[in-house]
Amino acid sequence: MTLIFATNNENKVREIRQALPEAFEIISLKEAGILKDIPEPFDTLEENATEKSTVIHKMTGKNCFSEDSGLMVTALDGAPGVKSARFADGEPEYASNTDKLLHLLKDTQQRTAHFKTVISLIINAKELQFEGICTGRIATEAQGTNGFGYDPVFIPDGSDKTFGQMSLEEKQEFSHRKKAVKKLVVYLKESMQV
Ligand code: ITT
Ligand code: NA
Repeated sequence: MTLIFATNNENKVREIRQALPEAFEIISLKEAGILKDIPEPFDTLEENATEKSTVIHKMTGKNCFSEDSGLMVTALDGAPGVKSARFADGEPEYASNTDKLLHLLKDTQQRTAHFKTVISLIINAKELQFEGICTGRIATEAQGTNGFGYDPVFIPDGSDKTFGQMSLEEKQEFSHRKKAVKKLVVYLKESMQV
């Protein structure tokens, strides 16, 4: 089965493609020739995920899914959370989102955090959501260059390495995104009886 993936993030495309069994084909917005920056105006991952899939479903009339993800840091009361992609926007004193995060946490021992992904699937004009969570902690410095976003500063529970130090295959053993994709696949297999 083929689904449009309503995202402009090529790293998400790569990770989800790797996590899906062969029977599922995904087409990114770029591959579908859709140039669209979808706003994320809401305060929850759930609402933003729904917005992204709904916009693309209305545009194409096709089965599609989106995902909204964020990093919730305990010592920052859950920030950057839904604003993870835009955490350091408008603050030129920080070189990057991870730079800002490490700066805010530099004097704190409380480093627990979790990633969360919410997938919004629209199939036969009906919406369903699937979530995945990965608990862990924020490293004291960036390590590794693999992955994207906050990967160099996030150490999942059960590992001593950051996601940035892992191959994609290793990251998938812990990944919030992979956990959400697994639930999506269970649903699609059941509903398609494949
Ligand atoms: P789309 O909305 O087009 O899908 P985006 O990058 O804007 O792409 P989000 O709004 O969901 O995606 O923002 C999530 C941000 O959280 C993302 O840009 C990264 O900075 C961070 N993030 C999400 N998942 C991550 C992961 O697995 N590893 C590291 N950082 C991640
Ligand atoms: Na986004």
